[in-house]
Amino acid sequence: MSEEHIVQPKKYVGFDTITTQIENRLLKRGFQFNIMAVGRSGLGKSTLLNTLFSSPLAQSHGRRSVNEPIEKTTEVKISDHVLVENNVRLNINVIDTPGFGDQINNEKCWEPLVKYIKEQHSQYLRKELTAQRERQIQDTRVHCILYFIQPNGEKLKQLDIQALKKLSEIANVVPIIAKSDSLTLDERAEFKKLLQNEFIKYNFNIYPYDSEDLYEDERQLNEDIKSLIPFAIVGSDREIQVNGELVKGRKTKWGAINVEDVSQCEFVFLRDFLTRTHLQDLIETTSLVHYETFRLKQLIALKENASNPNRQLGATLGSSNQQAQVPNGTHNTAAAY
Ligand SMILES: Nc1nc2c(ncn2[C@@H]2O[C@H](COP(=O)(O)OP(=O)(O)OP(=O)(O)O)[C@@H](O)[C@H]2O)c(=O)[nH]1
Ligand SMILES: [Mg+2]
Repeated sequence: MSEEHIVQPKKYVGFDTITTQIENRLLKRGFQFNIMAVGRSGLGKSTLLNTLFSSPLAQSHGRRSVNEPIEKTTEVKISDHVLVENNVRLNINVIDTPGFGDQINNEKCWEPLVKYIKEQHSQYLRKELTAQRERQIQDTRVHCILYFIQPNGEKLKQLDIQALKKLSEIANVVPIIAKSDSLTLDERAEFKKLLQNEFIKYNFNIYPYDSEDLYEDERQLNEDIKSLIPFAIVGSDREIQVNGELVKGRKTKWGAINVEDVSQCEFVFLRDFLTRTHLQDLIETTSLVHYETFRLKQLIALKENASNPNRQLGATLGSSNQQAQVPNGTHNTAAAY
């Protein structure tokens, strides 16, 4: 092994500007963040997405009355937005999922969501594998799933257990207690504890994950965040007067709630976590953990398949409806995780 010599140049050379050069290039390119909101109808998914980014991002809604027909499956509604803050361009893809848990039989209502997430991984892999691949592959992979739990103080329902299990295996899932203004602070703390125990009991892979390469302060931050999850939030895209000031809030029978007041709800903690401390990590973890797992399994399956032409990819992956092809769509990816 060669010895490392640390040399201080005799005069200023200028390579310390590399960080600015990288920054300039990144600023020009902009950033892509894809966020999905999942939870039963009416839990405030669209409202929270709008509150989070202080912009009207999601309008989609499920059924407004009992007379409206029930959709046959969970819908996946995608809307694209560009937010600009101090020269930084953030392309946000908001994936709203009206209809989740709305059916008479909600068994497997998470399947369209799992299919959508895998499809994005599959598309990315196909683009990566083409001989003349794009320099900058458009990233549609889901970086974060906000999972809305109803504020009923009860243990998780079968639907939530199944959905949380499936989704947290393939994406960064952040559970939240929806509409927490319907709970007192004591009820909220008790419910949070109960849900944290449920997450441990069912062994969900909740984001953020432990990693070897974290510094001590990052590890501590993650521990603090883990103790807050599921965040008890209140959402509102309307402004109300509180102490003579116009703030995003809700009027309840107990008084006015300012969603940004940390003594009333944990919205600010969630927003700081998603935008100020973990935005880059959510994007990176999607690529380095979730996509990588998908990619590895796909490529191993393809290799095995190529070396044994009589064998179907489906057989390789232990599923009957798989096809032996270069990844294309979801058909041959369903068993990839
Ligand atoms: N009390 C309370 N009401 C809320 C909160 N967030 C949203 N709401 C209200 O709940 C209703 C439904 O909110 P949406 O944001 O449309 O809910 P959704 O989950 O997107 O509903 P679907 O799209 O129909 O599945 C609206 O009247 C909102 O104003 C909250 O934190 N607390
Ligand atoms: Mg909605």
